[in-house]
Amino acid sequence: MSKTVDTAVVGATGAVGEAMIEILEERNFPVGKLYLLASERSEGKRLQFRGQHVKVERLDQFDFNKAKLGLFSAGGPISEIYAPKAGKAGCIVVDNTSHFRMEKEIPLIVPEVNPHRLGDFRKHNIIANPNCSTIQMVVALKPIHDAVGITRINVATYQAVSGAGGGGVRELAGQTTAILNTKPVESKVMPVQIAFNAIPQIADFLDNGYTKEEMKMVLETRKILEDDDIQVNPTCVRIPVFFGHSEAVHFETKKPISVADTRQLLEKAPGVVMMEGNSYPTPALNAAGTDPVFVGRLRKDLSHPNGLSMWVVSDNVRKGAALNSVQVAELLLSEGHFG
Ligand code: NAP
Ligand code: 3JN
Repeated sequence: MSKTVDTAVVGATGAVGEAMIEILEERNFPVGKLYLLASERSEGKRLQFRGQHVKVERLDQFDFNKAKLGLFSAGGPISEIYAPKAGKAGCIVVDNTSHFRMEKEIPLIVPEVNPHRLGDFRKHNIIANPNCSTIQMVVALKPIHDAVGITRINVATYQAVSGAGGGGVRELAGQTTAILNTKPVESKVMPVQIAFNAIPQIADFLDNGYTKEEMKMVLETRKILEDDDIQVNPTCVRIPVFFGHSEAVHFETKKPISVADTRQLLEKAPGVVMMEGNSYPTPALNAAGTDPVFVGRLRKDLSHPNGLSMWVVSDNVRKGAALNSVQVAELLLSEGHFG
């Protein structure tokens, strides 16, 4: 019999957790026993996996000795407590929260970009999954960075409400219905009304005037590309789209590179779908429910001799979170880390 991996999904009832369960099944990951974990609010709820109903259990009562793999997406404070416990019990954790991302001894992995750092997980049995906005950007920039060196990135994001979880999705749907029915609008998840709007704030502001989401893009990009000299200047914007983050990425390179050569690099890049000519991807029509990082509108930046611009779109819940985690688990499996 081929080897199976007993797997715990922490935050199984959330937007990311549900996508993890779906993707484990879709990609035929060899899950042995599946444990679905959430808070006491969801205890006893049933979710489908491979045609069977699996009961949701309480995280705070779970014994991690029972699982070899833990896919965590229940928020930073939960990971802070339970990921080290799981790791010590011999369960390898792939953590979707920001809690461990910038820790030196914990690898921050995008399988298409820096799989060579995976082995660094051994000290704590924890691997961090980057922020969704960072993941799609570095997948597209990696081959260019390897070829000619990227010195500076100026990026504006257009982020879907699903990035704020199930609550974000419900808020956009509810506000849209309310406005179309001339009813008052309530904002609980987003800082202001998101329906028919654009909000240049994702997460809290920091002292430097950037938001936490923006600074994640700066710091995580440097760690993943292993280059602390890369300058990153992000503006993160929430827009009324359900699934799929978009990014206008403007970057400058050390050595000049033509649009044709950049296109060739992107056509060969793992995980990337390069759109032809002037065609472009959109979140609803290309990204939602799919796996690739789509790139379009590649062009020379006419304001800078070594500048290029492109439009990068991907499903934030899949490649930005759940899919990336499952790909990390596949890498662990292929490298024999589950014993
Ligand atoms: P969500 O839809 O709000 O789901 C939250 C999940 O966490 C639910 O399953 C919830 O269970 C569980 N949870 C909350 N408090 C808990 C507790 N005390 N004990 C056990 N489980 C608890 O949110 P989401 O979009 O799935 O995101 C969840 C987290 O994943 C985020 O906070 C973030 O850290 C991370 N995330 C990362 C990315 C990325 O860019 N890589 C993207 C999105 C999210 P109940 O149903 O029992 O409440
Ligand atoms: O808003 C988005 O589009 C992505 C949000 C991600 C997120 C939301 C709440 C907490 C994170 C994250 O993954 O960086 C976190 C967090 O873990 O800090």
